Amino acid sequence: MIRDLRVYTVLNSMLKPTIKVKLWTDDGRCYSASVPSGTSTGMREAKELPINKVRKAFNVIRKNMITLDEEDWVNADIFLKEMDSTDDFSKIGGNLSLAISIAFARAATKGELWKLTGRNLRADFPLPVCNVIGGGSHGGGTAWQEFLIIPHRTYSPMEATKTAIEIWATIGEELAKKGVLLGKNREGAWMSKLDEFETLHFLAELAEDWKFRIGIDFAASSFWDGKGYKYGDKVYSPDQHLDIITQLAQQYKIYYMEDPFHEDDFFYHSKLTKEFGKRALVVGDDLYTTNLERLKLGLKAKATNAIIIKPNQIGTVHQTMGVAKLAKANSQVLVPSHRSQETYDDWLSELCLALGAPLIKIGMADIPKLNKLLVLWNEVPDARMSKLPLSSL
Ligand code: 2PG
Ligand code: MG
Repeated sequence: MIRDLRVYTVLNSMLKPTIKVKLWTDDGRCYSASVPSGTSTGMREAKELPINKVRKAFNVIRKNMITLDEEDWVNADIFLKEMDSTDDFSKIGGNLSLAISIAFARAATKGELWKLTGRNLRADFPLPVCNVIGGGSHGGGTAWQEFLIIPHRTYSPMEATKTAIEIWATIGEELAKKGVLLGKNREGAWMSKLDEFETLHFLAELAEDWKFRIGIDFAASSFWDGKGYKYGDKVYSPDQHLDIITQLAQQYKIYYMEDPFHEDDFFYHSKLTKEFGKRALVVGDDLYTTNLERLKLGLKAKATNAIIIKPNQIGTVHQTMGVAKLAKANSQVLVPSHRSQETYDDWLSELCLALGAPLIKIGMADIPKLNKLLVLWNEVPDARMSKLPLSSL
């Protein structure tokens, strides 16, 4: 039974306030959760409310949560949704809702969140999708937001993590040698003077030696001006942008393309998926915002073959699970993802195991989440690394 819960203000990786919830059960145990924030947020994400508003909402929620059975996490999530009564958690805040929801789910699993779906006998560990060169609203020289690597020829979280770190460090050294290194951005990715095309060329050369797969999170809404896509000093029509991506994806064997078009454009996403869907992932992030109705539209349009899962885009674990379930049933690859303003909490890593996701999107600076995978690898019976999706095709 829930004995009490409290909310606290803590700081995220950008030193901005965010919230943490602590929850006590009547056996004396305590469970907690803190929540991240995005920078390049999708317009349909659950609303994040400021701390003063969160506190007001919390006082009402707290009274209703005390005495609930902690095993009943699904009903707690439904209750949070009903309490709010809006589509986007604009009354109580998606940040408050998710912090309570995760703390509750942790209580339901006695602190082993990865067991939430009952997958407690065998677990597939996700391959990391790591942001190594950045841009866009995260900081960096390109309009495209993230250049990503997937160290897919690795057979344990330790090997994957070490390989990713070595590649990331080498990239930093090589950029410095070229005299184009500008520093590190908020996700720990390198910032450089190279443009979009030069960055891709540079990464592709390294990929030959290191054998990693290349990905890009375009976050295309951020350089869409309503008519065209602006990068470099040009504006490209959607057709021209599609031609450029198609040509680059072929030339450099790009394996992962996230939000290549703006967040309302199912049509061009589906054109790209039609062309590459058997050999590369076309991934919806802002396109879906972990929202069931958006996913249904995307499935109808055959817009993607993969989906970013960010629980704070929707506000509860239960809704997140619903989206993941429908996505999986329709052969969409699940990619649970961190946000660009993170906390030290590591629930995302456990959620990957609970969902059976083959990939996790993560920043190089996100040591707690990487460490959680390293520890769980030794604790989970019959642990094994996921295979790179599509690699058998
Ligand atoms: C993204 C994320 C994480 P943000 O776009 O995928 O890298 O960024 O949290 O700023 O939305
Ligand atoms: Mg994204």
